[in-house]
Amino acid sequence: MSGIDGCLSTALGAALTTDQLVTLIIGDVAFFYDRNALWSAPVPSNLRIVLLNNDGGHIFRMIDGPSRQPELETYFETPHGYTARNTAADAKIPYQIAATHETLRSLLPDFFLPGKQAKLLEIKTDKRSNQEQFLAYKAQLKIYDQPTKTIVIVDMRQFLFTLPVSG
Ligand SMILES: Cc1ncc(C[n+]2csc(CCOP(=O)(O)OP(=O)(O)O)c2C)c(N)n1
Repeated sequence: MSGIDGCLSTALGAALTTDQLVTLIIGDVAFFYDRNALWSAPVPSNLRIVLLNNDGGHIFRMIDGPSRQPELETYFETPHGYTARNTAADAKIPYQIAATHETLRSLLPDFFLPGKQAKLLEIKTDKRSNQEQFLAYKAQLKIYDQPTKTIVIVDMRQFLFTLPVSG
């Protein structure tokens, strides 16, 4: 989705329409902006939330105009210092946090197993190296141009392992 409005609500609604696992990969600002979506009870058990927490809206660090503004950090990125621990507790869904690659590797297999509850996995990433990693990731994408559309093939699990997790 583009923008931060209603991303969590949309994923939750999508999970209600299917028995398959629905995985939402979401930034921290988008997540906290829409955390009341988890007020819905019960949160569907097939929902998996992967929260990429780089402590702010760091898309703006990757956009030419905002990245050159002296107000970048305070007014564009808006660092907050939050984790989703309390939000997950309020919603009564299991919560885990990974701050190293080793932890992430050990948590992912169970995270994607079906279960009786939704799950939230928070990954702490470092904003300073996010831009560099993002560009490297984009270079790995296989893009096939077709006459009417562009298909982008993304291996999300590989992407998760290339994230600059902060220790
Ligand atoms: C309602 C609304 N307000 C503001 C914006 C502008 N906006 C676009 S992306 C973004 C920050 C997203 O941050 P995050 O979800 O943490 O992802 P990151 O940029 O770190 O990958 C903001 C505030 C928006 N799209 N919608």
